[in-house]
Amino acid sequence: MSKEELGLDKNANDVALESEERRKFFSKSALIGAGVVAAPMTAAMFASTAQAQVKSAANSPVVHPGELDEYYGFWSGGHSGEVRIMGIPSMRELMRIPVFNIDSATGWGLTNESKHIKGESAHILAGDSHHPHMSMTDGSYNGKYVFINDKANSRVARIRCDIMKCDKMLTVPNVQAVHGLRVQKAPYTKYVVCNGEFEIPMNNDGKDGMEDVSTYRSLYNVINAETMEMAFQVMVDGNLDNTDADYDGKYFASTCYNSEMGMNLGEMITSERDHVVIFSLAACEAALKAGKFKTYNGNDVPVLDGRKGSELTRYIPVPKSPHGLNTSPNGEYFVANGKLSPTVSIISIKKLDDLFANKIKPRDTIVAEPELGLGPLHTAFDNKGNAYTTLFLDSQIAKWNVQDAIDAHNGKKVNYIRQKLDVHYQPGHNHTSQGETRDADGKWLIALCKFSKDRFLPVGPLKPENDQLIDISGDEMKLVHDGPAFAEPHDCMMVHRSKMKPLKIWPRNDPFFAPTHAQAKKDGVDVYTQNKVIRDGKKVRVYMTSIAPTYGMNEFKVKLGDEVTVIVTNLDQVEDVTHGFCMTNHGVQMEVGPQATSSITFIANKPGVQWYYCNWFCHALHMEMRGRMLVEA
Ligand code: K7E
Ligand code: CUA
Repeated sequence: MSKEELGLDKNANDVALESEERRKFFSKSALIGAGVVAAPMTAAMFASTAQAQVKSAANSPVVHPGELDEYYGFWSGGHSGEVRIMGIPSMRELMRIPVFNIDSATGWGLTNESKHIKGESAHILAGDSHHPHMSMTDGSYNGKYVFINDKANSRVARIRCDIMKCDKMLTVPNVQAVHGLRVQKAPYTKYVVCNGEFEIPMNNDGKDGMEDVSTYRSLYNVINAETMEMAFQVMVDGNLDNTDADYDGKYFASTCYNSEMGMNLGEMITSERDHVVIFSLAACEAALKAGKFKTYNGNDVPVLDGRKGSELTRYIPVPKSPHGLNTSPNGEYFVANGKLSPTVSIISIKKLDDLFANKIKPRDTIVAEPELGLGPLHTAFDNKGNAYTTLFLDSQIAKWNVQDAIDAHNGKKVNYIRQKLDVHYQPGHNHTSQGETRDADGKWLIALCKFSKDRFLPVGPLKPENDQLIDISGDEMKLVHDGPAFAEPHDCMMVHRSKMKPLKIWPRNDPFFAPTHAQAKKDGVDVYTQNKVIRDGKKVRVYMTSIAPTYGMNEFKVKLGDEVTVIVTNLDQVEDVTHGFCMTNHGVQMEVGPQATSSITFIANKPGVQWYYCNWFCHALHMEMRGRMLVEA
């Protein structure tokens, strides 16, 4: 993004003027009272916030037409299987990134390029995405990748943030249902970590062990972020839920519910305590190096033994079925959210060295267990030492002060609860702007509410969820926007736009379509200059170019029953001129971005004239952008 677009091109004078305007506005709003609707901030005003040095400023969610948002939000699409890009604070949906689903607009799941990326799971057309998290360098977002899990099919995918497309997908072996996912925060994201949730027999081959529940295990999964291959797995006691990392590159932590290893609800919630598992990365890497691992199910992924008593892990008992696990941005604490307990457990990360050295007991790492309300699920943080915890059952966000909670735990008479704000309704995750990085800035909080009930016009029995935007820049949380959302934004993250550098036009040699270009080379076709039909037995490859408003080929001939691959290369170099290719009556549709190559394969199973057309609006003569496939009987 250019300086201009970011509003950074203003000279000092402009900034000073705007600051002056802002001061006037703030004093005025102070007079009217706290509940006023704030005047819109321009992009330049956002950029000049530091210079303006106005502290108790109310944020404004208003982003005027033509103005840009300050943050990119990455939203999980839950059981829609996709990821969405939101503009924050406007809450405008900017883009959808199909990942585990199929998508007829872009051809994701239909094109050869996307099938190649989906690999062995290309035949799976559904997914359940939960936790989108961006790669980091030294505890700050680096704008490179967003990782996302598929609980439904035990997969992890990576989105490349320059093109905003999924570029890698991995099915995690030896586990069922990959749930919590986070990244190593420091020194850089070498590993993506995620939890295997449902416990299964280690060799799950249906031969034996199915009846004996005591043999079931769940694994912690460590993935190499750059290659997107499994690095190793760690076997644990109990099953795992959510996870997060410290800011030193030493420890990961996961919550565990069902330490009982129950197979039904009653059995799963009998214990008063479950636990948080702490993983020592150094100990795991040393065990790996020393060859202290086993393999299962006929694959070669090393599985380390991190069950109770192991040197790789420590188990910290916490009250009942904890769910979210969140690291405070100052790197001091892991917070485990109680779910069935009205408390959260604050674990001191500083004390973990002593815990691993067996100098202290597991419970000695707990520095406070503040009571917040009913159903605490997830916690987010600002840059002023406050935490924000969703209370699912109370339909509230509890704002509380971390140090005060610790002081209260140590006997001091202090009220650590700052405010409780009603949200609508039943929030799962919440997220603060950059709050899972060192750059937590205390500006915005999102509450991802599972139910919207009466908040929107009724749209039938299936209702949207409600993503609520809350201003946390002042002393009080203020709800400023209701955002209906389709299934099911479990989690999100917000990154400042200064960290992002998306491309405007595809690089001609992009790895995304490298396999297609390699095939073209074998066929002796230069996809940028040639339009050509290559017959290879019953396989026909049709190479065509596109420049608005025409394809390089107005017609091509094949025989009934041929396997036809159409490869379109978009020669337009104009930003935003995307073409498409759709073969009518064949379920064939795809996007071809500027300078990109896309390909799709189908059987020519209908004789006669079959029209193809461009399905992405590209030109005044877009309707005329079409041609004929002549299928000889
Ligand atoms: Cu709480 Cu999958 Cu993070 Cu849903 S998870 S809420
Ligand atoms: Cu090309 Cu529409």
